[in-house]
Amino acid sequence: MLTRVDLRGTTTDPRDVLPRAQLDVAAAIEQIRPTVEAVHQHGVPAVLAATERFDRVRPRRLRVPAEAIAAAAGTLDDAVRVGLQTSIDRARAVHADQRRTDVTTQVVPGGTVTERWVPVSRVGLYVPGGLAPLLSSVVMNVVPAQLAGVSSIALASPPQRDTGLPHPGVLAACALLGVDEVYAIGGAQAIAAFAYGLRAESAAAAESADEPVADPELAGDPVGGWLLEPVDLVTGPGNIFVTAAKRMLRGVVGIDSEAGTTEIAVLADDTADPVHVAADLISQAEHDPAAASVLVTPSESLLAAVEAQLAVQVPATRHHERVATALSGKQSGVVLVDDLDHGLRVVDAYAAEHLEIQTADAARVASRVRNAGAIFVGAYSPVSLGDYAAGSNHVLPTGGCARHSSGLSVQTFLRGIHVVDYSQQALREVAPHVVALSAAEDLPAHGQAVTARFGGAV
Ligand code: HSO
Ligand code: ZN
Repeated sequence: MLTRVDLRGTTTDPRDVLPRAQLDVAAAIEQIRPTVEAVHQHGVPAVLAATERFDRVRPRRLRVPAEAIAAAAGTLDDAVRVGLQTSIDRARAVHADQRRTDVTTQVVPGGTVTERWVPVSRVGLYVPGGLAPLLSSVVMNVVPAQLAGVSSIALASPPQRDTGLPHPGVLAACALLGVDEVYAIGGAQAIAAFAYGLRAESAAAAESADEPVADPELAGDPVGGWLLEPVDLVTGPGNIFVTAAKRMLRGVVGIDSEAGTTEIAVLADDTADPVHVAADLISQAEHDPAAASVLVTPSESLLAAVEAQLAVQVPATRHHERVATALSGKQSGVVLVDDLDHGLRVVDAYAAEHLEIQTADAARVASRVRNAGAIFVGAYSPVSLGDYAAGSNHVLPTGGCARHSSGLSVQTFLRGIHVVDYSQQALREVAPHVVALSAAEDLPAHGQAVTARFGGAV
């Protein structure tokens, strides 16, 4: 089922041959551009048109009423509520330790630079609907934003066809986390609405007697004329169209790293249990027919055992069609390597969103990994633990972005502002250096801004 790439005995650069989805984000940008531009120009009517077209529903309200959020929390199954609370508690424990304290460096007597950590004021968190309602993604977006001290949190998730509301599990997770500004908007139109905002007056244009779209309260008293006030930063996972909208709108609005279609890589040797390895490859393939599951191993016998397990486990899994498509796609496969050192070079080149190390002395092997969104060590740390309840974040860089980016964290929602505070004496001492450097750059007015404070000379 898995495509084989045999790198044994070769010095081939793994980047050239690794299984990887060829996502054409540039082409997707061209597809979503009209939607994004229409939302920018026309606001609510454009969002509704896109929603009707892509989600096949026309929500009565874009802003989810408070009662609907509370009602969803009331219908939550007990086991799911306790699971969500566990997920929240553990994520809070880990993310609380990511908070930063301001640091002041005394550069010279009378001269200090303080790095002040300031949360982004307003964020838009995106939670996909798609093939699965990712209620756990609400936790992973909201917890770090709240711990960073973000004061204004808006969340968008696509409306369901029957209710015109986001999935009740998503709404219930919002209720548990105290998030009350929720929009029934998905896809590129959600990212555009976050970036440009939706003006209340645009809602009036879309309204008809039998289909009011603006929340009456909001329409009566919109914040500064906004039905949805623009945000400063958008975060969250999404499909290729969400990713495309984020890439297109970067700059208009802040964007986290690109968290696209799920990937798992497993580096395993003879000591790995093929039952576990197969189950883990299937677990992420379950997300999407385009999901990537990659096994990297020096062991032919493990490979054979994993393939035998896949033959048993895939047909038995609920979403077997989706899983089989993902596993047989060219984004998935097995890479045979000479040994674990070679395997480490391969997984570093791949820079997986999730990397499992199922080898002897797994912690030591894991410590040598340079590129991965998150690393899962040993037999008892499967990726799905991290998806829900390890305390780690599951919004992680995909498509090789782990080479340069991190997953969502408190840091994502903070900006470090340098506060420079020099005394007259401290400035006088450094003035000749500023003057020399400004002259070297042929920017003498820079130097003069300093010497002007000392009668034109230093
Ligand atoms: N594996 C996904 C997250 C997720 N899994 C949510 C299940 N629910 C991307 O890291
Ligand atoms: Zn998952």
